[in-house]
Amino acid sequence: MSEQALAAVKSALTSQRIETPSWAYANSGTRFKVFAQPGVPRAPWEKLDDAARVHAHTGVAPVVALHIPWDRVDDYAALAAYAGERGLTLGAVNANVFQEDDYKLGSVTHPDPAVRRKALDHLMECVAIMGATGSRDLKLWFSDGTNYPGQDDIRARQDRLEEALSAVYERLGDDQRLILEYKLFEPAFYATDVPDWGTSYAHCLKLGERAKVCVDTGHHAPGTNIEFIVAFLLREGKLGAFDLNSRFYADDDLMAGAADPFQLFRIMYEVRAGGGLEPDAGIAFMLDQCHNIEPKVPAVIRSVMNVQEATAKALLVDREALAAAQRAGDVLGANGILMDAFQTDVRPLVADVREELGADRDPLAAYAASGWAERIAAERVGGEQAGWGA
Ligand code: AOS
Ligand code: ZN
Ligand code: ZN
Repeated sequence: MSEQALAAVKSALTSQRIETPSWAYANSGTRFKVFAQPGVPRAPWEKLDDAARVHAHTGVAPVVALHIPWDRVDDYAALAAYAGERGLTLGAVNANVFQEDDYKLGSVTHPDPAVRRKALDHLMECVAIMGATGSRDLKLWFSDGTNYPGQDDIRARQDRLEEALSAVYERLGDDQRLILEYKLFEPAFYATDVPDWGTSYAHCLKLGERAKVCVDTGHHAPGTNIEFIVAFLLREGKLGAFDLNSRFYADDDLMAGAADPFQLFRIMYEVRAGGGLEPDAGIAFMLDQCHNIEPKVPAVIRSVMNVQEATAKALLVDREALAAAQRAGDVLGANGILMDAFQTDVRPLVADVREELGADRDPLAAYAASGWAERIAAERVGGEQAGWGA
């Protein structure tokens, strides 16, 4: 690889921003058990303290996604200032219309207009919070759906969804975006109201330019070609964000790049090919994970590293050679070019990038040596539950 090409790879890696989720730092679990861990944050401020450690060691994770109400505070501008003092900014505001009794039959698609109103009020509250936090993105994931055929009218629910989304979209500022996430199933098991990228895409298309799709990598049927979805959405200008995580079976929310690093590479290659790594592309690379049994801060660090390594490999693909092989119909040659990049050990390259950013060549070793884990275990008693798996 030429010096110039290597410099371009490094520059792309340097400018990538990975957004970590506030809830990854808090206690979490499955519906069977939440395992409390020592040193877990007691309030949003302490989640930011942990996120700042991740950023200090990796150099590429300066943004933290919030979740309302899990991160409810009296003064959001103060929270943003607190983040700023730690070299962080506040990222997507994740709304929550799935954890109250009223939402048993849905939130914005509920058959009762009073419940729909309540859900919409919460979404509007999130938009107001974005104003104070300086967040660009409102991220919407709806647990809405039905468990049994005939339970509710599928088309009417789409009408209600459209009505709520357009009301929220109208409320957004010119620099703000609505990011609509989809998920195949769970908690609804028969028909989810936003089950796939096509549904999200169709709603976003109607809403307008600042409505985009969020691809959560854990939200597909097994075997789904996620990189195709990514390529398609990017081509249409409708890919807004990722919720990165790993899955073996369903929405497992394991560390990004842990279960299938090859899939993450293929996704990142399509992001690169579609211009999604350009600084003005506006793609948010968020993690959406819970660390139920592993220590949380190093798990987030590991995930950031995994995303970075997949990105580095995607950047190493020799695009010119690949295009030539594709034009020539050289099936094995083309595949070989992609695999060469995937099989490259990029760890030294990524370590160089970190060093240039003033972070650590080996973030996990640096974190272990920092004493942070011991300090928070001693200082924080009674850590918060993220809200999952109660
Ligand atoms: C739920 O399955 C979705 O992945 C959500 O994106 C997310 O985990 C939740 O909204 C946390 O805020
Ligand atoms: Zn998600
Ligand atoms: Zn999920």
